[in-house]
Amino acid sequence: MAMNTIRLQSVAAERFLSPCIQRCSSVQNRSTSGKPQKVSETWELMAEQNFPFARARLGTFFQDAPKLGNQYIEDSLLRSYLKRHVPKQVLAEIEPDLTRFGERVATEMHTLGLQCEQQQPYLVKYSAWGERVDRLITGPAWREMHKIAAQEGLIAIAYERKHAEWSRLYGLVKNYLNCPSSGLYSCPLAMTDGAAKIVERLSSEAPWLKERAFPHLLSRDPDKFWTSGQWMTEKRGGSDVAGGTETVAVEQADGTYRLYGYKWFSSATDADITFTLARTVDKHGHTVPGTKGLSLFYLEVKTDSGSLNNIEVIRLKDKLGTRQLPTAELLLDGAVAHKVSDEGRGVPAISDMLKLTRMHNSIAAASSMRRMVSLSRDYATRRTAFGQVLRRYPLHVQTLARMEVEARGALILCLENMRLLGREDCGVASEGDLSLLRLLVPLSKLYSGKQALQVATEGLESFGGQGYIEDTGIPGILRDAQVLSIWEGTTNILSLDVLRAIAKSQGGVLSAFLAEIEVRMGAVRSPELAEATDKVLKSARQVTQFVQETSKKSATLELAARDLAFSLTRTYMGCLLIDHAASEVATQQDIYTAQRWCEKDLSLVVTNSNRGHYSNASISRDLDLVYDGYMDKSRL
Ligand code: UCC
Repeated sequence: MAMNTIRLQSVAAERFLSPCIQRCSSVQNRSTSGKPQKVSETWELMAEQNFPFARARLGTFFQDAPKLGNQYIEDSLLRSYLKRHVPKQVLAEIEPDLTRFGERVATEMHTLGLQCEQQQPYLVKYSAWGERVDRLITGPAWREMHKIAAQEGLIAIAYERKHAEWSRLYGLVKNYLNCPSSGLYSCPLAMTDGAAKIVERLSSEAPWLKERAFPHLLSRDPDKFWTSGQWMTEKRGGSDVAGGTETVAVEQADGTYRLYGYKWFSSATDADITFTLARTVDKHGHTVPGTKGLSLFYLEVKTDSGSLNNIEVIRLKDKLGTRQLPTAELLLDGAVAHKVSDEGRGVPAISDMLKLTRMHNSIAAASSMRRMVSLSRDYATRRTAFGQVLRRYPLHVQTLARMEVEARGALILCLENMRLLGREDCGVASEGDLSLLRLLVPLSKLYSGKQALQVATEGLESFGGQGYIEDTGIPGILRDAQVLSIWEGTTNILSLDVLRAIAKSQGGVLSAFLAEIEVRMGAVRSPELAEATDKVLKSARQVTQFVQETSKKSATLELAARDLAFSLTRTYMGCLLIDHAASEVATQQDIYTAQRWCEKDLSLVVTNSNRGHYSNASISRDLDLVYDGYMDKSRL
C-alpha cells in the first residue's frame, strides 16, 4: 500500500500501537545482513504494515496533563489548622466560601492566571499625533483579576471585621488560595492591604484620608475598587532606602506637596493610589539626609480628569519573572501629594505597609509551594515510566514528601502570623503577641522565599523535560518564585531587620520567642514527638543564649545575622509543627511532618559559631576565597 493512501483513525491507531511497537523492534532486528537499514526502506516497511507513526507522525500516545483539585479541600494542614483554632461558629460561616473559592482558583481562575502571562502589559508612550500619553495597557485577564479581587472581598474581609479577630485569618487564607492562580494580581493586592492598614492606622490623625481612600480600598464593586502601589525603591536605594532616597517634596501654599524624583521599581503601575517616601525641602532649599529626612506621602496616580498626576512612565521593566505585572520606572515631576506622617517619621510610618507586604510575600511563597506539590503529586498518578506510574516509586515519592514538609513548615508560620495580626487589628493582642509578630514576619518572609525557590526547582524536575516547557505553565512558577527572596527586602536585609527588632525591643522579641516555645513544648506529651520537642527546646535556648552572649559584639552578630534568622525560623516552625501534631486535630501525617522537620540543623548559628564562621580569620578567608583570581586588584 502506498504511504499516502494510508488512513489511520485514532481508534485504529491505538489498536495498532502495541503490535507496532513490537514490529518496530523487530524491524530493527530484521536487518538480516547485519547492516543498519536505510531510513527510506524502514519508512516503506512501516507504511506497508500500517504503522500509526507512518501517517500521523505525532504517534498515538499523549501524556495526561496534571490536574488541580479543590485547593481548599485538598490542603490538609490548612483545614486542620482552621479547625483547631477558629471558633466552630465562625468556621461554619466561612468554610462554605473557602470551599467554593478553592474550586474557583483551581478552575476558571487557574486558566485566567495563565492568560495573564500570555497577555503581558505594555506601554504606549506617544499618541499617533506625537503627544506624550504614557498609557499602560493591561490584558483582559489582568483586568478580570481586579474584578475578582473586589468581588471576592480579598481586601475587604479583613477590615470589615464581620468575624472580629478571625476576619484577618479568613481574608488572608483567601489570599493564600488566590495567589498562585491570580496571575500575580496578588502583588497589587499585597500593597493595597498594606495601604489599607496605613489608612486605618491614621484614621484619627488624617480622617480625610480614611474618608477618601478607605471606601475604595475595601470596595467589593470592581468599578470603585482601588489598588495601591508602594514606591520606595530608587536608583541608589533598593535596600538602603534611607541613604538612597533622592525624591524631594516641596510644600505648596495649600498645604499639599509636589514631589520630584525618580522611582526605579514601581511594582504595579496601574495602581490608583500609592504611598511613597520623600525628603521635604525646607524654606532654604535644604533637606535632611538619612532616615530622619524621610516623610511618608500619599498620592493619587491620576487626576480627576484621568491624566497622570505629573508622573511620567519612563519604561516598563524587562524582568526574569512576574512578567504579568506592569513594573515601571517613574519620573515624578511635581506630582501632587499629601504628607501623612510626622516630619522625618516616614520609615516607621510605612512599616505597617512593609509588615503586610512581607506577610503577603510569605503567603505567596507558601502558596507557590502548595501549588507545585499539588501539580507534582497529581502528575505522579498519571505519568508512567519503566512500566509503573511514578507514585509507585518510593524514591520519587520521597522527593515529593520532602517538598511537602517544606510547604507545611512555611504555611504553619504564615497562619500563625495571620492569627496574630488579627489580634493586633482588633486591639486584643498581648505584648507577647506583638513582640512575636514583629519577629516572625521578617523570619517568615526571608525563610519562605528560599524554600519556595527550592521547592519550585525540585517541582519542575518532577515533571522531567515537561517541567522546562513554557506552555505547560510550570516554568513560570519557578521564574515568579525567584522574586520572593528579593523584593520586600532581600534575605540579608531581612536578617538585619531581625537584629533591628531584637535591638529595638532590648531582646524583648527573643524573650517572647523563648517563652512561647517553652509553653507550647512544655505541653507536649506524645512519646512520638519527644525527641523533636527536646530538639526544639534545646535549640531555642541555645540560640537565644548565643544572641545574649554576642549582643555586645555587633560586628559578630551582624555576620551571624542570616544563620541566626534561619535558626530562629527553623526552630519556630518546628515548634508550631510539633504543637499542631500534638493537638486533638492531628493526624499521623502531622506527626511525621514534625519529626522530619526537626531533623534539620535547627540551631545552625550555634553550629557555625562553633566552626569559627564568625571569626576575623573567617572574614578574611571568605574575602580571599571570593576574590581568588580576580584581576582588577585596584578595586579591592
Ligand atoms: O517596593 C517594593 C516592591 C513592592 C512589591 C510588593 C509586593 C510584595 C508581595 C507580593 C506577593 C505576591 S520592594 C521595596 C524593597 N525595599 C525594602 O523592603 C526596604 C528594605 N530595607 C529595609 O527594610 C531597611 O531596613 C529600612 C529602609 C526599612 C530601614 O532602614 P534604616 O533607616 O536604616 O532603619 P532604622 O534607622 O533602623 O529605622 C528607622 C525607624 C526605627 O524606628 P525609631 O525611629 O522609632 O527607632 C525602626 O524601628 O523605622 C523603624 N523600622 C521598623 N519598624 C524600620 N523597619 C521597621 C519594621 N520592619 N517594622 C517596624
